[in-house]
Amino acid sequence: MSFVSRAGIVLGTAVIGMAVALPASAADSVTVSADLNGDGVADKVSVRVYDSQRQVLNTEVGGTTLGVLLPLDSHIGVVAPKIVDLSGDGTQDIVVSEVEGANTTTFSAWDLGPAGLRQLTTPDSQPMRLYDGGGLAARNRLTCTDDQGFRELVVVSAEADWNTDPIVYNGTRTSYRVADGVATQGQVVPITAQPGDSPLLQGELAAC
Ligand SMILES: [Ca+2]
Repeated sequence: MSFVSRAGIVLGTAVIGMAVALPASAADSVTVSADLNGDGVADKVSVRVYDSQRQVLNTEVGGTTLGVLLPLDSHIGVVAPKIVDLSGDGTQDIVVSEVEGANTTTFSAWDLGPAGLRQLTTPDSQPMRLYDGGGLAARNRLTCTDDQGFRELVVVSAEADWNTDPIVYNGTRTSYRVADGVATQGQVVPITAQPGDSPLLQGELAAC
């Protein structure tokens, strides 16, 4: 579900005042700034609890409000979206936390497309879910590199081999080029029997 309105039209009135049972410490709304259209003017990005299972991602760009409904982790409430540039095109993208697991957070990524808020997808139009965390059993990391002037989103995905002491990890470090809301897979670097402090297992989304 998505909706759009011009400024001045009250949007989502039914949301206001809706009682949703959240932990006392959980936020029901967070607002941050981002330049979603690359015009140098900061735009407003907010997430707000919609009901017990959904949150609203809202953006305000040049007087136009856009919104989409996303899954909500009701045990946590909303979490400040991470503002990044996954494609390297100079416009900023929004990475929203949808599920906060014990060790791993699941995100979706959004940008401002020609028709409104656009979810980052794979080339076959499936939503691209991004994972960060993993605890001891797995290593999920997100980061970006700038290779010969091209930004790449790098996804680290590895699992622990419990048969070794100390534990080592096996998996992949996969690069994606992001353009027009689509992440296209590029190089896949295998991760084989790497210790937890291996550079192959590191990465911060803040690099994007
Ligand atoms: Ca702007």
